This record gives sequence, C-alpha cells and structure tokens, in this order.
Amino acid sequence: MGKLFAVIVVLIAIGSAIPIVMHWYPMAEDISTHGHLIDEQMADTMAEAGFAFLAAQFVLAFFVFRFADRKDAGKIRTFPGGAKVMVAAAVIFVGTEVLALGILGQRAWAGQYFTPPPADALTIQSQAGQFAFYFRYPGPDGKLGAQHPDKIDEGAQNFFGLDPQNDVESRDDIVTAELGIPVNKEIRLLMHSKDVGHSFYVRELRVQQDYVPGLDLMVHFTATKPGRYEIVCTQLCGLGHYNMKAYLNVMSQSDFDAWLKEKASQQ
Ligand SMILES: [Cu+2]
Repeated sequence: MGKLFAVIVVLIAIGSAIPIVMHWYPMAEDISTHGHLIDEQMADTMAEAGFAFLAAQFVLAFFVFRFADRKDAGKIRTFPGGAKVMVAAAVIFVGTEVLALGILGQRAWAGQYFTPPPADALTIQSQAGQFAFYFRYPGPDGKLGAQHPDKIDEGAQNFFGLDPQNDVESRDDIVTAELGIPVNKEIRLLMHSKDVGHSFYVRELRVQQDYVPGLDLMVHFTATKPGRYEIVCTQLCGLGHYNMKAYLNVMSQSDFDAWLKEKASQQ
C-alpha cells in the first residue's frame, strides 16, 4: 500500500508540472517596455518554486516507499538534533529563497516605484469607484482642475467633482470612460479611489496597482503596441466587482490627438 501511494505521489507531482514546463498556458502578449522584467521574474519564481515542489514530493515519495511497509513501523525515532534544528534549517532555506527572489526582482521594482517618469510623460488621472473607472486629461492648459468631493454628481456626469464655474483650470479638463493613450509614450497615471479599495490591472501592460482609499498613487508605463486591451478591477470591491472594467485604447499619436479632440468636444 505504501509503495503504491509513493508511486501515485510521483505521478501527480510530474503530472502537475507538465502544463507549466510545456507552457500550455502562456502569458498574455507583453505590450510594455518594462514587461520583460516582470516576465523574467515570474519565470524565475516558477522555476524556483517548481523545483522545490518537485524535490519535496520526490523526497516524500522516497520515504513513503522505503519505510511505509516496515514491520517495526511502530517504533518512533527522532530527527537527529531534535525539532529545533529542523525548524532553523527550514527558516534559513526558505528565507534565502525569498531573499534571493527579492534581490532578483529589485530592478523591475525600482524601475517602477523608485524611478520617476520622465518630465515629458503624459499625465492622466484615473479614479476608481464602485463600479467603474473614469479618466481625466488636463486639456490644453496642462493642469488638472481641483476636485471637490461634495460636487461629485453621477447623474450630472460630474464624476470627479469639478467646479468649472469657479475653477479656471478644470474648464478644459477632459473626462472619459476609456483610457486612450498614444503608443510609445510614457504615461504618468495618477490614481485615487472614490470609495473603497480597487485595482488597476492590464495584463498586457504587466501593470497591477491597487487604488487605496485616502492615498494618491502613481504608476508609469509605456505601451508599445496599438490595440484595445481590458482594464479590470482585481480587488473585491462589492457586489458589482465582477463587472468593473474599462478599456485601454493604445493609438498612434495622430489617432490619439484626434480621439482626445473628439472627447473634448463632447464635454
Ligand atoms: Cu473595483
């Protein structure tokens, strides 16, 4: 019985590794300048975790195979040095593994979070609220008008709480439900939540950043391929969470200019 169990453990371990080794479920296409760093990190993590997983299963199977059916199975023998040595070894082993992954990933992390976008990056604001995303472009003056939470009025389409009567800077702001951006241009996306926690996730961009209530956050990225991609909320934010999405529309610079002009005329 023990030997059969050992064989089943080995078969399940190998079977679960096959789809990953064979790349049966490949990553979505990468359309960002930084995405290859994320993909390398994912591959390293999968390789390291996968290797440790298989090694652990094989060692388990070996012990089951070797010792399960022994006549003197009732006799308990302790690990040399006791549990403390085992725990210390496990902490050092796992700690080294996690630290190594952190060191490997620091370039991708630093490029996103410790390096500001270039000065000529295009600034766009995004607001997440139950259960939609809205985006705001500063318009010809290059400035986003102030927000007044008390003026937020979904019925009047004032999603950001703007006061164009009194704020000159918000008069030319352009608000959209779709995130249109020019290709090969660095985007500085300012993020805030209107209510609870949400997330901005575009798998092709390799960007996933939470909106945290009360915090103004920023991500920056450059898309390298025109097309329409899904933006989905990946933080469970309420009953409508499953349906909370928007589209990222990557266009040539001239198409983007025309698109923004058209949106401006609809304000
Ligand atoms: Cu959400």
